[in-house]
Parts: sequence; C-alpha cells; structure tokens
Amino acid sequence: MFQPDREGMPLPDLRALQLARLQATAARMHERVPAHRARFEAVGVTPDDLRTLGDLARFPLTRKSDLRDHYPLGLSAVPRHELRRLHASSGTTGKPTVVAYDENDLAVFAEVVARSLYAAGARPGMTFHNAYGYGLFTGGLGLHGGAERLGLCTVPVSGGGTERQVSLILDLEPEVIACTPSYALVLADEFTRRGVRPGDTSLRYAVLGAEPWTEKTRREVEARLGVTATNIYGLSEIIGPGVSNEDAAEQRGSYLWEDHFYPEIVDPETGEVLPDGEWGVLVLSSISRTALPMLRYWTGDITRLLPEATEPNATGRTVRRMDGIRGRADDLIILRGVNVYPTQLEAVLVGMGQVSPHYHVVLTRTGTRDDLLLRVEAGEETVALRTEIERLVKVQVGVTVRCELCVPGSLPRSEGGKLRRVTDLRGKG
Ligand code: DLL
Repeated sequence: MFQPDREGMPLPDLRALQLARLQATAARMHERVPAHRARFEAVGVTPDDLRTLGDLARFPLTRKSDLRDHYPLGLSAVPRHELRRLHASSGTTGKPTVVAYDENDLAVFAEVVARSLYAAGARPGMTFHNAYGYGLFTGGLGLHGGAERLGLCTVPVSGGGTERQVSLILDLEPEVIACTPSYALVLADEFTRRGVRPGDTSLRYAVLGAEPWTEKTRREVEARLGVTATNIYGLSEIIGPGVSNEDAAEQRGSYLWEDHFYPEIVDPETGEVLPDGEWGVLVLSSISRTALPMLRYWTGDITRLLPEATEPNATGRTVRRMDGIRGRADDLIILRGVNVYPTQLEAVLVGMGQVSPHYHVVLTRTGTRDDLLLRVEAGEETVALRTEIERLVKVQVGVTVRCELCVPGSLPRSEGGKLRRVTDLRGKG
C-alpha cells in the first residue's frame, strides 16, 4: 500500500471519517455555493439533516446538467484566485463541463493517483510511459501528478504517434505504461509489426481505463504486451483518474479510495440506494475536495460494490472494491427489447482467434425495426466465420445481429483517447 493508515483504516474509523467529511462538504456547499443551497432547499434538506451515512440518500442527486447549467464555474466553492487548474470534458453536445481544482484538490488528486499506481504494481524509481492525453482531459496530467507523488520517472508522451511511442518504449525502457485499453491494443499491433515479442520489452505493468473493457481484452493485452494489466477508473467531475484501481496481485475489483470518495449504488429507474453486491448506477460524493465539492454525483456508470471485508484482506486494505464498469446507463443499446452493452459484444469477439480485437457497431432503423451491424476485422472473408459470429452473439448475448467482416486495419482505431464504439444512424434519414 502507498498509504497503509488510510487504505487499511479500521472500518469504524473509516465510516466516522466519511461522515465527518460528508457533513463538512454539505456545509461548505450550502454556505458557499448558492446553486447548491437552492438545490438542497428544493427538496427540503439542510446540512444538519446529515446525521448518519444513511441520511445522505435524502440529498438530491447531482448530474452533468447541473454543471452545464452553471457553466463555467458556477459550482465552484472558492474565489477565482484560489484556483490552480481547470480541466474540461468535451460533451457530445453543447458546452464542455469545466472542473476546477485548488491547491488542496491537486494534492488529493496526486495522492489518489499515487495509491492507484502503487496498487497497479508501480514502485518508486520505476520509469512510467504515460500515453494518456495531456491537455484539458484529466488523464494525462492526472496520472502525471500521481506518478511524481509516488516517485516514478515519467515520460509524458501523451496520446497518438504510435510508431514513436513504440520506439520510446524500446529506448527508454519503462516498466509501467498507462493508456486506454483500446490504445494498448494499437501499441501491441505495432510491436507485432516490428517483430518484438511480448516479454522482450521492459514493460511489466499496464494501467488501463477511461473506457469500458472486458476481461478478455485484459488477457489479450497482457499476452501481447507481456504485462500485468489493472483497471483504473475515474471521472473529471469527481477528480479525474484515480477514484479506484485494482491491485495487480489480485485483479479482482478496483479499490475505491473511500476516505476521499463516498460511493453509493442506486437503481437506475427509481434512484433507490441498493445494498453492496447489487448492480446499479455508481453515485459518488467527493468528500475532501474544496474547489469543486460534489454530493451524490450520478456517474451513469453501471457497476456494483463488492461487500466490505470484515477484516483487512490479503492486500491489507479495508476500503471497498468496485467491479468493472459494465457500461454506461446511456450506452445501453435496446435492440428490439433486449438490453445490449458494447462490452458484451467485445466479450464474444476478443480471443476468438480468426478476428482482430477491433470492432465497431452501427445501429440502423428500417421502418420501426432497429438493426445492429457488427463490423469485425478478419483476414479472410468467409461466410462460415460470419455466421459463426452471428451465432455466438445470439447464444451469448441473446440478440440477432448482422456481422460484416472487414479488411484488417480498416476499422477506427484509438489514437490515444477514448474510442467511440457505436455509430447510431437511427432516426437519421
Ligand atoms: O476518463 C478519467 C480517466 C482518465 C480515468 C484516465 C481513467 C484513466 P472523463 O473523461 O470525465 O474522465 O470520463 C469519465 O469515463 O464516467 C466512465 O464512463 C468512463 N471510464 C473511466 N474509467 C473507466 C474504466 C476520465 N476504468 C467516464 N472503465 C466515466 C470503464 C471508464 N469506464
């Protein structure tokens, strides 16, 4: 552990700390941010109503639209001159969401990312190839700050320029790499093209996240890059990367840094808080942030919390773990009544052998009928292979889709950032 006294805090102490921090956060928002005060008043709560952790459920959920409605900095709780950094996430429509950090927030950010990198296998003195985008996106600079806090030597490559990335890895010999899982596969293709075998490079650990991915993709990346890969999760509105990370020795759920972020899982339809172990939407409160405190932020990400350990587990941690993200509530494709997440299709394809792990989904509508076209790269165009993929999807996912085999290299690739897996043409002509 990077911070054993925090990551392995006795549970009664952790719960007491969370409550105290939640109360302070609610009070701060009420006092300093008129928009939050109005939101509390609208449902008839005041910070004094927060007497137990369970009382949090009485507070309103916060959504991305709340940040947009108060663009750019209307939800900030400190005067402008105390801010030290802004990041922004590009929305698909309209204005971006701006998130603000003061000095305290940047220290929290570095601390949780340092813990995450440590859990992922990184140790002080290692070299770190950081292929997350630097800029308004929180990935690049977020991982950078945490790597410096941990004591890594960071190579700030940012995204893109795959050939140069591979040369830098071969020349600078990093042990640790961070990028999106889809980009890890692109880098693996370039290693293969150059005839570099897994295990022949210095890489030992990969820290992958920022988009949904599957267990099969993990195995594929591990085999092709010769690394142990762990899942890093986070979002700009709460901090950026580093809300949670798996432990490299376990790879079973991501430790959520609960002394800074308080998690709830809620029913996507009713908003009711669900017990540990049940799947629902992850709702997070940032309980130690000062510039942009956030209560009950609706992440839209579908996951579950693994039940709390009654005693420290083999890693020594007591904070709860969250499962991988199954999908986003808004990525859900409802195809003729059947719920499908792109990751379910990925789970069918990756590791099949005859096809590459790159895929793309196109949704179309004819009259009232929706169709899903699954585009997959294969060396040979054979009817048998296409039919086999369609059959596997039917059996494993429960929907009828049409498969199209494409020339290897023809489907969209990650250029370092998040990859869009779905093109939705329904309702467009
Ligand atoms: O993607 C922060 C980040 C950077 C996380 C680098 C990990 C590594 P945003 O751009 O605000 O922030 O996007 C947040 O990305 O709500 C999820 O839907 C998705 N996401 C992030 N990490 C994961 C993950 C960054 N490990 C949104 N698995 C989140 C699945 C993820 N989805």
